[in-house]
Amino acid sequence: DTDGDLYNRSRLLYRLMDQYLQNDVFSIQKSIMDHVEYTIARSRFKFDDFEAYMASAYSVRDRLIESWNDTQHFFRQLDTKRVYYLSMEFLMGRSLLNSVFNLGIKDQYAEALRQLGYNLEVLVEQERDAALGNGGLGRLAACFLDSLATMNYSAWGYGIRYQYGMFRQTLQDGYQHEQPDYWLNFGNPWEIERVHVTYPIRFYGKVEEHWNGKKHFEWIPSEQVAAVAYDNPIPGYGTKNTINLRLWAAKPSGEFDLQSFNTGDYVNAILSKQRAEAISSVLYPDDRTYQGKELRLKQQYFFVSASLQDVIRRFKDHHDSFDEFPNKVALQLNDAHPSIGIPELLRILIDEEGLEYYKAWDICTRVFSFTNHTVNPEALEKWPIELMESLLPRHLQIITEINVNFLEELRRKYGNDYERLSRMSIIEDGEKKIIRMGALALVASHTVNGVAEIHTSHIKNMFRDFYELWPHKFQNKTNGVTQRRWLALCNPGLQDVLTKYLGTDAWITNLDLLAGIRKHARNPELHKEWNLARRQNKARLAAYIEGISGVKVSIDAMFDVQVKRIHEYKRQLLNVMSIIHRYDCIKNMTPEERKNVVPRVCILGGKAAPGYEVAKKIIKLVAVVGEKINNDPDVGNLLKVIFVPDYNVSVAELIIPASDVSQHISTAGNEASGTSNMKFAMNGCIILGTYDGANVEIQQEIGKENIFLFGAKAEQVPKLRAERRDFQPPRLFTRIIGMLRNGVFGHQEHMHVLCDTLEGQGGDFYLLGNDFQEYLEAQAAVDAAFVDRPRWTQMSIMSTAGSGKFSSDRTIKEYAEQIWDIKPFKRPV
Ligand code: B1H
Repeated sequence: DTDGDLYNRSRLLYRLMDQYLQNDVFSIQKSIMDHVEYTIARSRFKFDDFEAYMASAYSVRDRLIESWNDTQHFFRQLDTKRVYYLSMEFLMGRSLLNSVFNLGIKDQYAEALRQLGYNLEVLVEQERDAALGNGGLGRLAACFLDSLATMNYSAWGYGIRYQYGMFRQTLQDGYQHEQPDYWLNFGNPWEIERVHVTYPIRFYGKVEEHWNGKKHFEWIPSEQVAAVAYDNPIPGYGTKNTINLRLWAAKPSGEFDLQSFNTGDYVNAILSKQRAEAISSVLYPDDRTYQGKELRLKQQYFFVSASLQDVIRRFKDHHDSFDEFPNKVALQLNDAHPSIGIPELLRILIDEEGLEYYKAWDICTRVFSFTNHTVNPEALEKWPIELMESLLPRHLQIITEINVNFLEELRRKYGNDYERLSRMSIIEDGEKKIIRMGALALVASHTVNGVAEIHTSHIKNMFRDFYELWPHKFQNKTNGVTQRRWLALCNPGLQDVLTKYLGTDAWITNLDLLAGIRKHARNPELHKEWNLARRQNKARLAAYIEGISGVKVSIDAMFDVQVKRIHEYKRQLLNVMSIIHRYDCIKNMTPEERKNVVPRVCILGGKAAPGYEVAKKIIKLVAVVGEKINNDPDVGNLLKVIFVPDYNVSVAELIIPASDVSQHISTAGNEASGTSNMKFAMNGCIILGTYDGANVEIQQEIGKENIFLFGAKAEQVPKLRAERRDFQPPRLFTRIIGMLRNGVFGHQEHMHVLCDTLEGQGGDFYLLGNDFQEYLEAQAAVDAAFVDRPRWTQMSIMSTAGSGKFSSDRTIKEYAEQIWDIKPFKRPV
C-alpha cells in the first residue's frame, strides 16, 4: 500500500460507517426488521414472538458490539491495568432486558416493538437463561461484571462456555428429575464467536530435562485440544463502557495427533478427536462436595490456561519484558477452582518466556488474589497427586517446587515444628498424597478474602496457621448484588415509587441513596403506593403459581419464601417442620379460633445436587406435605405449600419482589454470606433468619426491629454439636417427627430416612432441634407483625432503606481499591 491507498481506504471505511446505530424508535425498528429478514431469514410480514425476540436481540447486539469495540480500543490505548475475574461459573440469566436497560434504550425498544405489534415484556420471556452456574458463587460473578462495567473498571471475566448449563429441574410425582439444559440449541445472539482467538491446551505426556548452561524442562504432552473464545459483551449502566466476558469452548485441535490419521483408521481418528468437546460440555451441578473427577480438573486447567495465554498475549502487545506485569494485570481466583492457574502462570513464565524461577514466583505472588466462599471442608478441592502427575506432569513439578520453598520458609521461621509444617504443607502427606488447592491459592496470593464479616472471621480460624504467618493477607469483602437487575429491572413498580420519593433515580448507581426513603417510612401516602406495587408483584406470582401447580393462592396471604439450593445446612427441613406444626395447630382449632390464623402461602424452591439423596428426599417431602395441606378443606386459604420447580435467575426475578417474608435459616457458621438475602431485603421483604453470613450485617444496617433473627450463634455451635447426644429437643419437635414417622403424610419409609438424620447416634448435625423453639417464636412474631399493616409496611420500607451497603458496586469498589489496585476509566462520549 502507498500512503495514498491507505488514506483513501480509511476515508472509504469512515464513509461506510459514518455514524453509530441510532436509537430513535424508527432506527431501532429498521434494525429489528433487517435482522428478521437477513439474520433470521423470515418474512417481515410473518414472524412469531420467538423470532421477534431473536431479531431484537441481534439488533441490541449490534449496539453492544459498537460499544464493546470502542471500550476495548479505549482501554488498549491507555494500557490500563486490568482485572481478570477467573471463575468456573457465571450465572448470567437473561440478557435482553438488562442490555436495553443498561444501554439506556429500554423505552425506545418497548415503543418500537409496540408499534410493530409486539410487546417487549412478552418477548423478554422468550429468552433462555444462561445458567452457567450453580447458585450464589456463579451469580456473584455475574453481579460483579455488571458493577465492573457500570463503574468503568477495565475488567474481563473468563470462564467456560458450557454446552449444558445447570440442569432443568422437573418434578415427577414430587421427585426431582434432572433434564439437560439445551440452552444453545436455538442459537445464542448474545455471544460473538472468535474463531481466530484460539489457543492450544495440552494434557498428559511427560517432562524432559535438558541442560544448556542451565536446567530446562520441556513438557511433551500427548493430548491437545483447542480453546475457542466466545465473547459476551457486558454493558454498564449510565456509561458508554462495555466490558467483556470471554468464555472458552473446547474444540478438536487442528494440528496435533496427525499420525493417528495415517494409521488408516480415519473415521475413528475423527471420532476420537471429537471427544475434545467433552471438556466444555457440562457444568458440574454439585456445589457441596468436591468429587475428584478428572474431567473437572481438565475443565479447570482448560479455561485457566486459555485465559492466561490470552492475558499474556495482550500484555505482550504493549511490553517486551515482564517487569510491568503486576502493574498491568490482576488475577482474581473465584474460589480455589481456578488455582491451577498458579503453576500454569509459572510454567509459561519459566518454560516459555525463559524467566528465572524466583523472578517468576515474585510476579505470581503480586498478581493473584483469592476469594474463599465456603468453610465446608468437604468442598475444598484436593487433587490426588497421581491424577495431577498423569494429567499435568509439569504442573506437579512446579507445585512441588512451590511447596519445597514454602516449607523451607516455614522452617526458617518456626524451626522443625513438624506438626505445623504438615498442617500447612500444600501437599498433604499421608497414605495418599493430596494437593490442597486452597493452600496453594493462599501461598501464592497476595490477598485472601472472605465474603461476609462473620465468614472472614471463620476463615481466619480455618486457615489459622496461615493467618498467624500472614495476617496482612486476610481481608473481608462482604458480597453485594447489582441493584440494576435485582431492584430496578425485576421490580419496576417499586422502582417508580423509590424514584418518586427520593426525587431522583440516582440510586440506580448509588444505592446508599436508598437511606433517603427512611424519612418517609411513616408517610401513609407512601404506604399506599408501596403496598400497591408489592401487591401487583404478588398477583403476578400468584398467576404463575396457578399456572405451574393449579393451586390458587390469595394475595392477601403472607407470601413466605425459601428459595435456594437444597442443602441440609440451609435447613429447608426446619422450614417444613414449622409448616407441619402450623398445619397441626390449624387442625386442632375450632372454627372460631381459625379466624385468628394469619393466612400464609409457603413457597419453597431450589435444586438438589443429583447425587444428594437427603436433599432430594426433602423436595419430595415438600411435595407430599403440600399435597395434603393444599387439599384439606379444614385449612382452606389459611395455609398453602408450593414447591416452585426449576428455580433459576429468571424465576428469582419473579419471586423476590413478590415475597413478604424470606427465610435464610442456615445453622450459624455454615452460610458464608448468602446473596439472595440482600435481594429480598432490597425489595422490601422481611428477613427471617439466623445469625449467619450476611444476615448479621443486614441486621446492623436495617435495625433489629426490622428483621427477625433467631437461634444459636456460630460460636455456640461446636459446643451444642458436641452435646447434642444429651440434648432433649422440645416436645413439639419430637411430635412432628412422630407425625412423619407414623405416616400422617404417607411414604413412611421415606420419612424414616429423613427423620433418622434428626435423631439417634450422630443425628441432627445441623441442630434443628436446638433452634426449633426459637424458630417457632420468631414465626409467631412474624405473624403478629404482619397483621399490624402500618408496622409491617414500615418494616418493609426500612428494609429497602437499609440495603444500600449490599450493592455489588460497593463490593467492587472495595476489591478495586484494596485488592486489585485499579482505577475507573470512563470512555468519553
Ligand atoms: C458458595 C460454593 C461452591 N460457596 C463448590 N461455595 C462448587 C462450591 O461446583 N463446585 O464445586 C460451586 C460452588 N458456593 C456460595 O458462595 C456460598 O455458599 C454462599 O454463602 C455465598 O453467598 C456465595 C457467594 O459468595
